[in-house]
Parts: sequence; structure tokens; C-alpha cells
Amino acid sequence: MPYRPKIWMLCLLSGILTPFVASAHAVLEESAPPAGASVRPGDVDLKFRYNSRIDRARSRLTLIRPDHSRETVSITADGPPDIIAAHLDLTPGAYVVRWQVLAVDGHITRGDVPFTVTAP
Ligand SMILES: [Cu+2]
Repeated sequence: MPYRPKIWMLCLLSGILTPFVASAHAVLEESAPPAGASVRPGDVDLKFRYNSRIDRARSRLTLIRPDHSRETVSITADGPPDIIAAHLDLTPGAYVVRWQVLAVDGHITRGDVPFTVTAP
């Protein structure tokens, strides 16, 4: 009887391999400002550090303002390959930075970092 791989064998194999593939997803390890932080109004430096290299050209930062309007934030072109950074000029209120990054394994991850700009 000829050997033919069965579907269940492929499923088993993909189940074994998936955790290793998943481990290459970009996970946010550190952010400035940290989630939930309060910062001073004016110049705010954003910095997001991941556990792996990310494709900066295919990653995106969106600023959600206190009035819920959204704008795309331009990402600083240079810097280490596991960090995305940007500069903002903000007035007091509650903000969210929504990040979406493409990791070297080709997978996209996303998340929110909320923070507050306090009155001077
Ligand atoms: Cu992945």
C-alpha cells in the first residue's frame, strides 16, 4: 500500500509548527509614553520598542485625539530596526496612539497606547 500523507497529519504538523512561527510576531515591549501615563503639553516624543525587527515602511501610527478624530502620524525614518518613533505637539486631553506593525515574519500586530496630556 503506497504511503500517502493524511489530512490529520498535516494538521498535527501545523499545530506543532505554529507556536514557533507565532513567536516571531512583533510584541510591544516598551512604549514612551507608557500606557496610562500623564505627560506635559507641547512636544511629545513617541517611541515604541518591539521584541523583533519591524518593517517601518509598512507600519502605521494613528493618533486618536480627545474629540475622537484620527490622523496618521508620520514615523521617524531612521533609528534601530525594532523601534518606531514619532514627534507630536499636543494640547491637554485624553489621547490614544494606535500602532500597527509588520514583523519580519510577515505578520501584522496592532494595539493601543492610551495616555493623558495634563494641563500646564
Ligand atoms: Cu508571525
